[in-house]
Amino acid sequence: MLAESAPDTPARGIGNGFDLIGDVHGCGDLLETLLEKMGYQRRDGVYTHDARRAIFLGDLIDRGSHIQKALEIVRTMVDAGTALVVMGNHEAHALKHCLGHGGRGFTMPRAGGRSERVMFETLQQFERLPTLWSSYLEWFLEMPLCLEFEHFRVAHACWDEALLRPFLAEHPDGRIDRRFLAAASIQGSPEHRVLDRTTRGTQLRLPRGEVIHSMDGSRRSVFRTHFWARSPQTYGDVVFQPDPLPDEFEDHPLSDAERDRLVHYERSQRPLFVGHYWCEGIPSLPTANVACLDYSAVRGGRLVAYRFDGEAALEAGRFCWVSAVE
Ligand SMILES: [Mn+2]
Repeated sequence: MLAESAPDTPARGIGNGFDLIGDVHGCGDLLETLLEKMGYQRRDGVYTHDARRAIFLGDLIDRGSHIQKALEIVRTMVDAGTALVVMGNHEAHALKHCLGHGGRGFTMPRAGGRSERVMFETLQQFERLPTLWSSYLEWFLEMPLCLEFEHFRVAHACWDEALLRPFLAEHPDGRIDRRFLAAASIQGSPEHRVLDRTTRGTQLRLPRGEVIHSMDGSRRSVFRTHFWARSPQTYGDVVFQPDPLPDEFEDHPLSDAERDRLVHYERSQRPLFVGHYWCEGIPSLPTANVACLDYSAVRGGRLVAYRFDGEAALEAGRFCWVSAVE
């Protein structure tokens, strides 16, 4: 357990332990089951634990059928101080869609790409509750992009020290505002780089216009990459996503320019918790100081938590999960 005086110790006597919870994506029922499994009890309408707090890794919304329920559970916990939350790329997308570009507010998107379809389905769940949706948008804007404690860090997809250190110097609470959001809609702006890198991580583009045929039926020309390989040599050393690369690209050498675009989170840094990457199977640790907690709950996988008590080396035995399909 952490020392009483450690800055990680939450205020209000709630306790020392943190339960980090991966992408909920509207799986409100599954979230209740997970919280109850970990000993959280509903008191006055708020899930509370006598000795621990929850930290949600973002992507509460989109895709699942119980988005309102998921949002209500998490917001009541955050308001009561029994949980913290960081912004995911899906909250960032909702903010850009509904508040960015002059604030179009509650508008149904025109038929568009994958993310527009997903957003449309979320807005349909709030079709009769535009005021409630607006209040959640305001709440999304309050979510910090990252959290940093003495013994650990939290971000939805990636901790890029070179981008986050100056950002945190200007935004000590990790939060953005409407001005930042508007600036982040401009590709390549400093604000775009911070928001995009932290909530979506790094990606590389396949050469020669090659595409990956994704499980969800779409075709992608880019692939998601991780940030814990010490000296990656090939695409296969850094790919981190459910869809495998076409065989011929596993051993494709990384160019210097590609390697420069990647991020490296040093093994000596404090533990980092992320979601985002649609992992599958039994939760495991890719490295001793990084845990990904997104195990595709909304695609029939697992909703996963890590029960952290200040350990410097993460332990696979501390994962806790509920399966979407028993
Ligand atoms: Mn996600």
